[in-house]
Amino acid sequence: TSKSTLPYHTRAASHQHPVAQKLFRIAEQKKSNLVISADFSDTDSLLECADELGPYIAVFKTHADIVHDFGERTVVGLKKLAAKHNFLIFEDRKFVDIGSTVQKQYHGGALRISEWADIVNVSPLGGEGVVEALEQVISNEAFPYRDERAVLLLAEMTTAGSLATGQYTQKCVEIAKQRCGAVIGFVATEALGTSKADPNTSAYEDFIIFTTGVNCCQSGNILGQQYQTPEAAVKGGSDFIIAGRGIYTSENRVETAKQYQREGWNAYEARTAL
Ligand code: 5IU
Repeated sequence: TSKSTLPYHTRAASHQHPVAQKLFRIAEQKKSNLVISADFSDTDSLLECADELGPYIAVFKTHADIVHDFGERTVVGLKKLAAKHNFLIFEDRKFVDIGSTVQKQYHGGALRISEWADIVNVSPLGGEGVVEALEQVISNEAFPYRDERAVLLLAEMTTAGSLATGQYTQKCVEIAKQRCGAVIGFVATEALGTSKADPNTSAYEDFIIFTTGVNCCQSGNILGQQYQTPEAAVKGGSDFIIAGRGIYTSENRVETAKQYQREGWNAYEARTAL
């Protein structure tokens, strides 16, 4: 069996990481593998979107550095809405510096990311030290959100001419295997990592795949973004589909979000029924 064919509740029960367990349970409870990419430039729009679409999503993805008035109100608002609607928050910060700098960007700083983002992502372009740096912060005894924070590796990108391919992508998989205390999966367009139980530990290696570039009715735009439908993404190995403009620029974003949710969930059910 491949992990892609296992239902979320089975994966929740067997996963070693508490954030992955929580994510799978939310997906199952809400029947949603939808992530909204909320690229808004002010706090009011961001929070309004989270409140409106919250019931239909598993994860709310942010770019905090886009929000011109980001501050206490943003942090408190996001956390409150995450609790109200039962979703996780994913800050798509794409950490890519040296480990020591990334620790400061993650914990503290202007955006206080570690205080409110359940999930962040990192690119090990400069080697695995940066992943170790985040794991150090997350698993520190004194860190107040220990066991409530996790990391995705940026293994692939959806843009035309992406350099995140081949050897780089494979190296991400190797690093993830070494850093299971922090890493729960990848931002990628296909299932990555082995899907068999480890013969030594018999633990099921289960990396969760988050896929961007999801849009029901567009195939691309002028800045290189390349889209696929929710169904195609899930068929291709995606566990959580991420959609932004396809939803929030539509005429009725609630109805559109419901449609993406339904499509993503139907594709998941079809895949796990195999
Ligand atoms: N995003 C991508 N492609 C990637 C990665 C991240 O589009 O490979 I990694 C982000 C950028 C944006 C969102 O925040 O996902 C996609 O938004 P649209 O659905 O509006 O294109």
